[in-house]
Amino acid sequence: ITTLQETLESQVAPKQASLAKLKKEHGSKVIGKVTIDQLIGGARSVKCMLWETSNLDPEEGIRFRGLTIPECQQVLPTYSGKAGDGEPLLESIIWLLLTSEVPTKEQVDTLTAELHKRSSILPAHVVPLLNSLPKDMHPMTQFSIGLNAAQTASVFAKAYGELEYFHFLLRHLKSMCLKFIASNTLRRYLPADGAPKNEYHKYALEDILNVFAILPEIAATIYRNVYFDGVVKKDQSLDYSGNFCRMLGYENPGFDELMRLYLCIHTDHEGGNASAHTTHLVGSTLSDPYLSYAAGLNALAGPLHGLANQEVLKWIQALQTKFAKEGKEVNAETITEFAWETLNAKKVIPGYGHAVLRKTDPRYTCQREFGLKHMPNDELFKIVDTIYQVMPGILTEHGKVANPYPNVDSHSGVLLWHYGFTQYQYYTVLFGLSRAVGGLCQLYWDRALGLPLERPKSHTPEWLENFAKNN
Ligand code: FAM
Repeated sequence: ITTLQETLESQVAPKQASLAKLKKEHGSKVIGKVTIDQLIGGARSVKCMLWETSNLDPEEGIRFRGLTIPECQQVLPTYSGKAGDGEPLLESIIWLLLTSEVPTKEQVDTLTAELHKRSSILPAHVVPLLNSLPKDMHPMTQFSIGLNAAQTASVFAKAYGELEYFHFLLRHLKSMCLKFIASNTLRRYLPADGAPKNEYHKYALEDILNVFAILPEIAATIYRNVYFDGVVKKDQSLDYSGNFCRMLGYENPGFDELMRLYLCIHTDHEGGNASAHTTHLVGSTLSDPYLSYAAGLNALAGPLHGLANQEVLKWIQALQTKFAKEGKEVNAETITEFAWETLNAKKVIPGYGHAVLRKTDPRYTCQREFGLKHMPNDELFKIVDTIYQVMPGILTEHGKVANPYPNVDSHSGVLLWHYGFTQYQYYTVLFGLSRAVGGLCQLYWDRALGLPLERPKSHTPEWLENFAKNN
């Protein structure tokens, strides 16, 4: 079997070469223009990032390394081992996003085993730190603290720091002779042995796999602490998602399948979304993968981004409470009434709209299909379906939104709820566990391709006014 590391190592040099060729031969070609609207309006559609792992089409939705979600469901290895028989394993998406290759079940199994093994790297101070946090601190804040605290295990930071120290010492030694002796002595004790910039990706990969491996325990500890007894039990005979479900305290194989689907579809959504972009930006300073993704988690914690999944559940509950009090049924008519109340109060309908998508999110559609297959008569599932029937019309009539259709967050909560996972304040942590995969697989390529510090140009309002006057 070819391992993940061997597969990647064989890809790095050719990719470096083809990027260098592209830059050399076509570097000066113009691929877009930027209007003042775009500069003020959150850089929508401005083409300014390289992103390997996925691409988002406004009409069609996401493709992971060229594959749509239904295609991934057809070709990627599942728990039973047969592609198409159940949901893809998260490990197979990790493999696909990192290498752009569809792995065999044997390859996926080696990755599962490797991640289980690496999970023991979680530093001993992290769980006690999480245990000390107040129960009413938002789970996303705790998740970010946990990952930041685990950064003491960063191989990348250590290698980089030691290299820096090595060069610092050499710089400050005056005589050539002493420099020569010190250099040879120090090299013996330094793991990186003066590794050049084009080796950073090797240390980054170590950290990235370690982060994937430790995140479930950080996430499960938070869940068990905030809502239960703080006890986290593992079952490493299972895959990554199945083991994570046991850690959370769930034993239902149906829930394991939902978790596999959930973790796969939230991984990546090209580069411009706030969590992925933040990870990429922070990583471009050569901050290590732990710190880079912790920053990504903080972006995900915003209500316009990942927190929308908890907001959807809150919105549905507020709707149910209101109409229960009034003795009315929740149906298309009452949902419409409640939606207009929300819009007239100048609030957003959570789970609807998107900065890029202009059609129903395929991540919504595949969750709907999961619901139709596994819980067609669930009360909340039916409410979400009724919302889907009326909301695009309401938002179109409202006239402001560019996309009146549902996004991924509109559906994820009700599926979790069906299996008894009702603690919606925690839902974004699941998103965060998954988004680590997209953000960090790309971060591997950022370092392998030697991408530089990201530093776009900003302008003052005065500059813009002047520019507008003269153009
Ligand atoms: N309900 C009410 N108003 C909305 C709306 C919604 N669902 N979506 C957009 N609008 C408003 C928006 O606030 C803006 O109003 P102003 O002109 O007053 O500022 C106007 O419509 C035009 O916005 P847009 O161009 O359609 O959307 P943006 O690209 O600016 O923003 C979102 C995209 C996702 C932030 C926005 O649609 C939104 O706030 N949706 C609700 C929150 C949500 O579901 N977020 C999750 C997105 C998800 F996919 C993810 O990141 N996980």
